[in-house]
Amino acid sequence: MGEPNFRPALLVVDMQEDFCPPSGSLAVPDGRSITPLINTLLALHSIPLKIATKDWHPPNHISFASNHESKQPFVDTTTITNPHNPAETYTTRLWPTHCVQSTPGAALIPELDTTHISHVIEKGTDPRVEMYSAFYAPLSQPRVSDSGLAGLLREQGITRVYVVGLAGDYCVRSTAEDAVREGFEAYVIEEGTRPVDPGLWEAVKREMEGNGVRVVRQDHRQVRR
Ligand code: VGL
Ligand code: ZN
Repeated sequence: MGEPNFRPALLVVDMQEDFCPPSGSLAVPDGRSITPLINTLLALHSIPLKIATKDWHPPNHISFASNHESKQPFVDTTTITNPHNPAETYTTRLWPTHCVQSTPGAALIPELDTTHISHVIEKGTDPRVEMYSAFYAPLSQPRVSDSGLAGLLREQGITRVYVVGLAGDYCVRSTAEDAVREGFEAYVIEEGTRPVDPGLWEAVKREMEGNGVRVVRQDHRQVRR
């Protein structure tokens, strides 16, 4: 079966100091260890477009527990309202302060080979909404905080995205699911990501697949042989 217009992109999500051990404020277990595989993917000539994203929050961002009275990071949640439509709300987990714009914790980790990355998308810049996806906030009427990523991918003729980076159960997941929503094929490469909550990862993978995302292993050929 031919796919005459097949054209993939690689999305490298949030490979930032604050998501990496040893000192990141929201360090994802083992998060830094995925960098060599991501660098291998970044070097592939068969992928013509490589995009990195950065979680890029203002200091007053609604997802920081410290911006709410007596709320605990990781444990407590808050309710977010669509600034344009008070009827639309969602509940979201609160986090330690992380990836504050222009701070060292928001920097891409130096191990990441950025040579072939042509675009860096900053997301989570609107203090009023949480946004795991690199596309837009999980609100529909109208879209809030649209990064322009869908337009960029369409402009570039992209048909499929490979998603890697941090964290597997939050920003990688939401980005892949929104890519499907926007009409792209979306593949999460499992060795190229790590979750905040490893114990929930198997369930999260099944949910992603239920939403049309293909979760694949980079080593699948070797396994099948
Ligand atoms: C992320 C939690 C909060 C992520 C971002 O990049 O997965 N997780 N902000
Ligand atoms: Zn964040």
